[in-house]
Order: sequence, then structure tokens, then C-alpha cells
Amino acid sequence: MNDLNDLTPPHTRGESIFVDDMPEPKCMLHTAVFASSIAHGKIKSLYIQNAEKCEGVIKVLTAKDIPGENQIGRIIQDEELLADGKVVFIGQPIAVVLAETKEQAKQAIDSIIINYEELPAIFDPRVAAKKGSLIAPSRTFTLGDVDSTWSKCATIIKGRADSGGQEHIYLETQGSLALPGERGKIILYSSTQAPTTIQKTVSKILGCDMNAIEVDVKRLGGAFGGKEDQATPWAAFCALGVYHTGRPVKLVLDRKEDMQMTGKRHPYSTDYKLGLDKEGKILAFSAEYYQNSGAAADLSTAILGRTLFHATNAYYIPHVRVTAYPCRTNIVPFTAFRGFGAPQAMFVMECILSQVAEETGIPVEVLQEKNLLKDRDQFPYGMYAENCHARRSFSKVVQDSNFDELKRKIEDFNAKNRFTKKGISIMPICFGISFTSAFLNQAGALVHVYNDGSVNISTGAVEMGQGVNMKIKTIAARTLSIKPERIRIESTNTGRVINTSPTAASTGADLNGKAVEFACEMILERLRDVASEKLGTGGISIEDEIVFLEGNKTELVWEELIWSAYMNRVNLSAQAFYATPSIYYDYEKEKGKPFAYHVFGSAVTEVTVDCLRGTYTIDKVHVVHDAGRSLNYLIDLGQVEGALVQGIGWMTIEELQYDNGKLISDTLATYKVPDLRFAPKIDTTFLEDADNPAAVLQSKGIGEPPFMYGIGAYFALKNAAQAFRKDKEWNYSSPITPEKLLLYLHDME
Ligand code: LUZ
Ligand code: MOS
Repeated sequence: MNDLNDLTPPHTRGESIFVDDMPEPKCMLHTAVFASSIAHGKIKSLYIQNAEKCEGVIKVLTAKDIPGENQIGRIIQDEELLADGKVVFIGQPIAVVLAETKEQAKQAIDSIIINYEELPAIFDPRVAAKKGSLIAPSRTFTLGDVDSTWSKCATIIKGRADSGGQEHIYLETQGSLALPGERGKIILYSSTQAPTTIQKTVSKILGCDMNAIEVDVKRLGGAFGGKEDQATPWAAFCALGVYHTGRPVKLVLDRKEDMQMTGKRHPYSTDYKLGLDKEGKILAFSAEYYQNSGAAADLSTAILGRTLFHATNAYYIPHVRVTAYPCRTNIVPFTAFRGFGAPQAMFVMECILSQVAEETGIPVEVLQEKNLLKDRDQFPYGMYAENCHARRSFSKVVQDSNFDELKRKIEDFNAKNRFTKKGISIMPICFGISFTSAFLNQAGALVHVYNDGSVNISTGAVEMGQGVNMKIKTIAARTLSIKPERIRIESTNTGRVINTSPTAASTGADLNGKAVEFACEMILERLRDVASEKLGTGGISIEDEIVFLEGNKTELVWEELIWSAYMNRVNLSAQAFYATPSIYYDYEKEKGKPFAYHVFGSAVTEVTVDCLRGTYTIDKVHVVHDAGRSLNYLIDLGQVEGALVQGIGWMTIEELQYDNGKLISDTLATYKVPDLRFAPKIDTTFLEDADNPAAVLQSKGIGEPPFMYGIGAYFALKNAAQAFRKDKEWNYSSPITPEKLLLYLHDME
């Protein structure tokens, strides 16, 4: 019994196979992508003939070579696979060279001649909104009556907050390998979170049925949302290459190409207004969010929705009106990224509370505490908080971190030190679990028990380092009551599990795990009948691979039971399906119950700023997180820590820099991500007694929620900086890079 499909050992030994590690088939072609160098314009002429004459080049693909529809838009059909006549962002694919070697393909790119007629481009979402350049109509959520409440407020504040984008920096860049099959079939290996999206889009591009396309995904070297929609073009180019040449085709982007050509987290710019009573209780909140959606919809409209769903974060506000605009600009389409629009909204809410604290003198943690959600509080979208741990996690993190004493110590330190200042913050979170598009909340599983008792499981879940395979193995082992070592998790394959939803929205284990639980129960049911035949009627159970009759141990063990089932011609395969019950949403009214449940938690962040240099360290973060009943402590701990550090990166050092729509921070030298030394000490506690009846084995989704603890770093840094410059107005703009902090500290703006 080996365990080679588990996460850790093969990874650390370098044995795990990713797309680029697969044995290369004979006659495989390599590719290079020719992309737009202007942000907006007409293609007046495109001359590829010289490239086709280059050594080793077999063919150059352009829009003309697409036999089906030149369209990759999933929610809105507004994105061409290959630019046809006009380009709308820098990095937009125009042609793909197929050649015998990667070097030959890359070299041929230089021989392509293109002439553009440049058109005016838009990069700022507010400018886009003013010009009516929207991806889709705006959406507005309302609760209570905002307009008549302002006059009842003791304090009203207004302001603006801006947050930057974020590059995913998955370790494995985007890529795909396509193999020709018989009678038009194409087998695609792809680094994607969404095998069915690839299958469907490729079939549309090629003008064939979905059953002609098989997508297989073993694992990804990270994704973080970046491969929910944006894995498609690379797979489509490979498939198109197979279609035209009959040869295997591979395309794996290098880091720079990946950074230049693929979408990132959406930057947002937001205007807000908030009113409170004398005691600091929030009465009314309004906001307009301008999402920089980029040049095509991609997942922007769904992300915009999640922004509105998280506008009030973990707080209860009785009167709300929030509107969000998906603004079309001439930048690579922005896409899903861990949190999916919620971090942007939650950042705004904390900016507001920080500003209120400054203007009223009420400490921000007092404002936060006073307004935290409790059971039966209503969200602006109509759902009520249930099993709400907002207050519990907040008071626990305050207690566990010794917040009051820490704060005193920091004030003390700051009084004694002129050029080094410390800061502290608390960041509560509340994140809804379920795809907000209700139909996506479905999953299938296929469980096989071979006649030697070993088990093989396929689901729609994609392993991307988040440990979903380990969780699925745990669920199956617990349900069947067998050793996890007997279970192997198969690749995710559209031939075995169909119509898969993307592994996204922190639902991978919830949805697919539940389908696995159902399938295992179906097999168990049949096995109990087999055991009854052998042992006589009575209550049959299996515990730790031993069959029990009426609670008494018998001689019958798992392997024999399975062999008997096989000899008696009993079906040892089961396919099962799960669809999250009781969720619904009315888009007309913008009301419903979009989420199966919410995840809560709170974090305390401590930082130190060198006020002469603007540099800083994120010293320590205390997290109290609600993981339900964790399926795997180490995996969930890893998700909390990884998400937190990624969130801190978004808020602090990760800065996308554009020059007229061209990304200039397009290497890991110019785009800095947190490393081990930058990461803080992290002290994580999971809430006890936090069962969750709404998900498999009382667990909770873990992938995205802890990302938003990272927002605390921004406000801890503000806290420290203001200990140095008490008088100065803060500009609510993230990331707060050392450069920006230095400018704040020393009037160099
Ligand atoms: N993807 C998606 C997501 O298609 N819908 C969602 O609601 C979502 N939420 C978080 C992350 N990815
Ligand atoms: Mo997502 S942001 O692909 O869960």
C-alpha cells in the first residue's frame, strides 16, 4: 500500500508531476504566443508569413484558424481567444506559433509584422464609469432606509478608499499539454481549477461536442483563483494546435509571460459614507464601489456580487445602500483571487471604522466590538446570521493576545522611542461559503472498491496544494471505517466525473466531500447486505475494517467482505451527487440565502515601523479562527497561515505598477511577495465547539476566509505611523509599501 498521491512526501522529494513534468510524447510541438503591445486599437494588418518560414515552424495560428467560435467568455461572451481586427489590452494574444522547439517558436515571434491604429485607452475605473464603459449594469443592495437615517446620526463621516490588484504568483505557471486521440478526440492536461470550463470552451472553439474533449488534471502548483477562468486560453491554443497538425502540443508560460498576460485581483476605488449614534453604534452605511474589471468580463460580475455580499463584513448595520460598478478598462481582464471581491469590501469597511475612530476619539476596537454581528442579525441581502461566532472569536483573540496589555506596552514603547514605532490592530472577518451562483453548488463523486479491498476515488475537486485530496481521503476513510492507506485519489477527469464546478469559493472539500460521503454510504449499504448473508440478520456495522453484528466483533474483515461481495456479483462502484440544499437568490430583489453558512474569526496584528526608512516588520499575528470541526488540523493550519501571509502581502508590499496599461512590475524582482523572513510569527487557535451542520462531517471551508486577516497589517501599520505623525491625514490607499509609508512619514508626498 503506497501513498504516492498524498500531498507532502512527493512534493518535498520533487516527485510530484505537474504539466511541464509529464513525459513529452514523440513529435510534440512547442508554442509561443504573440501578444498585443498596445492597450487599445485596430489591427490594420497582420503579416505572419515570415514567421511561418522560420526554421522549425509548422504553423502560425490566428483568429482565422478557429473552426468554431472565437470566444472564451464564460459569464459574458465578450472575450476573443485570438484578437480579430482589434485589441483591447496589452498582452492580448493575437497569434500562436507552433514549432519543433520552444526556442524556434519564440524566435519566430519576432518575424510577425503588425500594424495598429491606436485608439484612446482607459485605465482608471472611475473614468470608465463616467464614460459609461461598464461590463454589465451596476448592482445595488439595500437594507432598511438609509436616506431617512442620516438625520438621526450623531456622527457622519465620508471618504474614499483604494485597494490595489494582486498577482497570484502560483509556483506553477499556466500551461497545458494536448494529445490527439481518434476520430477528432483531444485529451488535454491542464493546470486548471475548472476542467469542465476548459472542456466546454475548447469544444466551442473547435466546434465539436463536449464528449470529444477529455480534460485531465492531476494537481496544480497553486492557483489561488488565477486558474478558475484564466487557464482556458493556453489549453485552447494547444487543442487548436492538435486540431490543425494532428501532433501533441504543449504550452507552458514562463513567469514573465504569465505575469504579463494573465489576470489578477481587481483593484477597487470606493466612495463611502457612514453614520453612527453617540455611543458608536452604526446606523447607516452607503458606498459606491468602482471595480477595475479590465478589458473583458471574465468573472468580474460574480466578483462584484461577492463585494456587495461582504460590504458590511462582520458587522450589523440596519440601514445600508451599496452599489458596485464593473468598469471596463484596457487592462488584462482581472479575475478570481482568493476572497473573490470580498477582501476589497472588507478593506473599505475597516478604513471607515479607522476614520471614525480618528474623528470621534472612540478606540477602533470599541467601535468594532459594539457593531459585531450576532445570531439573527440580518445581512443586507436578506440572510440572517446563524451559529455566529463573530463576538466569540473577537473576545477570544482580545483575551488570548492580551490585547489591552499589548496596547499599553506599545504606547509605552512609542513614548520612549522616537524613530521606531509599534502598532496594533484587530481584524474580524465574516465570509459566506457557497458559490454565489447557486447552480455551481453541485459536485459528483465516483468511488470504486477493487476486489482486493483497495479504493479509488474520483471527484470534481482539483488538488492545488490546498489538501483537498487528503480531506476527501479522510472523509472516505471515516465513512467506510477503513485505513486511509487503502485509498487512492485519482486525477480529476471529465470522463469520470462530469459537469464539474470549478474548485473554488472554498467549497472544494464541502461539495466533493459530501458527494464522496454519499457514494461511500451507497457501497456500505450493499456491503451490509453481503455481511448479513454471511453472518445472519441483525445490525451490521464496520469499525476499523472489522464487521460487527449487533455490536459484537466478528471474524469477518474488510478484505474478505469485499471478496465475498465480488464473488456474489455485488456492485462495488458508486457514483453520487451532491447539491447544497436550501440556498437560493433573487437577483431582481437582491435578496435570498446565497450561502450555506458563514465563517468567522478575528486576528490581532502587531507591527514595528522604522520611521527613518519607512521599512517595517509584521511581528506577530494572533488568529482565532472558526474551522468548524476541522477535517485535518495541519491542512487547515497551513491554509490559515498561507492565506494570512498572502493577505498581508496584498496590503503591504505587493504593488502592481502599470505604465499606460503595460505592467512594468512583471518579474519577481520588481513585484515583491512575502517570503519566510517577511512573514510574522503566527499563533493560530481554532474555535472549539464550533460544529457546522451545514457541511460535511461538521467541517467548514477554509481556503479563502483567513486571507482577510491580512487586512489587519495595514491598520497596524497606520497605527504605528500615526504614532510618529499624529497630525497628518491618512490616505486610505493600499498597498502601504515602504515607499508610500516613507512619503507619509516625512511630508514627501
Ligand atoms: N467563484 C465563482 C468563486 O465562480 N463564484 C463564487 O461565488 C466564488 N467565490 C469565491 C471564489 N471563487
Ligand atoms: Mo476562487 S478566488 O477561484 O476560490
